[in-house]
Amino acid sequence: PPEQIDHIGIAVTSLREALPFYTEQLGMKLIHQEVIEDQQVTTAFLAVGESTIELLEPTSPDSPVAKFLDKRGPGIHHVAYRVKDVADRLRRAKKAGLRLIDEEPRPGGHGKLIGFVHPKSAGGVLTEFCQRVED
Ligand code: CMX
Repeated sequence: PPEQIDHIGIAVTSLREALPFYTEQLGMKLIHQEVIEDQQVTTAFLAVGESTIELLEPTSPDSPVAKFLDKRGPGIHHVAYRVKDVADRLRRAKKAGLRLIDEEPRPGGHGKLIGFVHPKSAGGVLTEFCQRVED
C-alpha cells in the first residue's frame, strides 16, 4: 500500500484570499510556496502532521487547475499518495488497464517525482503518486 497521504490538492482562485482560513482559522503552518511552471500553478503547502494540504492557484487560463475552477469551482482537486517508486506504480497501473495521465514520472513541486492517474479510472478522483526524491 502507499505509505501515507502525501498531500491533498485544493484548487483556489486566489491563494491570498484562501490562506487565512488555513493559517488563522485552522492554525496550520505555511511551510512552502512555489511556482510550478510545468503545471502552471502557484502552490502553498500547509502542514498537517506529516501530510500537507496543497493549495493550487492557476498561473494561466490554460492551467489544468484553471479548467477545473471554470468547470467545478474551488474545492478538492486531487489526492496524492506517497510511494517508494512512482515509475513502478505507473507501470503497474498501466498493466492493470488504468488510464494514465503520465506514462513516466515527472518533477512535481517541493523536489518530488509525481505521476497522475486519470480521474475516470480512479472513481472520479484525480490520483497522484508522489515520491520524495531522496527516497
Ligand atoms: N478531479 C476529478 N475529475 C476531474 C478533474 C479532477 N481534478 N479534472 C477533470 N475532471 C473530470 C471532468 O469533470 C470531466 O468529467 P466529465 O467528462 O464527466 O465532465 C473529465 O474529467 C475531463 O475533464 P476536462 O475538463 O475535459 O479536463 P481535461 O481532460 O482537459 O483534463 C485532467 C483533466 C485530469 C486530465 C488534467 O487536469 C490533468 O492532466 N491533470 C493532471 C495535472 C494537474 O492537475 N496538475 C495540477 C496540479 C499540480 C501539482 O499538484 O503539482
